[in-house]
Amino acid sequence: MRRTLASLLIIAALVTAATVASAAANIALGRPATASGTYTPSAAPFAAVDGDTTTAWNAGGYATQWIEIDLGSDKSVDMAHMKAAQFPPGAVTHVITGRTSDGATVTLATFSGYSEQGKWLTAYSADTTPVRYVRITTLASPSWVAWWEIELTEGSPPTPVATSSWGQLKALFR
Ligand SMILES: [Ca+2]
Repeated sequence: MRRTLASLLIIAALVTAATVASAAANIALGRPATASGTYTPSAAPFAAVDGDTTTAWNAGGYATQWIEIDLGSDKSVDMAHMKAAQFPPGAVTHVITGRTSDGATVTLATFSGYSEQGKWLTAYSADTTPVRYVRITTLASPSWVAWWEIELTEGSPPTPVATSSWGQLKALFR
């Protein structure tokens, strides 16, 4: 019995490892972040890139607000996956821009649509120019601007679909 349990545990560990390996690396994880404002020290920008979906950066104010992540070097960002900390629900507009080490700015994606507390928003980059800094600017929201977590991946983007995985929120590419 003990041997069987041990075997099962090994199999479980292998399955977990395979699952992790198949997911694209989150290049925002633990990177330095700055923002337009911070509500409390525990809700500072780091909390949006700490890998914990129960901690959030909160700007402590309404739009326009932004948070910016330093990737350390120019990287081709293909997708942003972001968990909204938002109450009340309602219409939002978020713009994701990138800035290269040389200072050039590119628009990666723009959102305009409905969002609510805890919703994961996914956007695919319209421009994969390698950038060092990624800034998410919220232009409109019924809530103070905040994110539970922001994840970024690099590489070739998967094929976007008309109705994306983030449900009711509509992506406006470019
Ligand atoms: Ca977090």
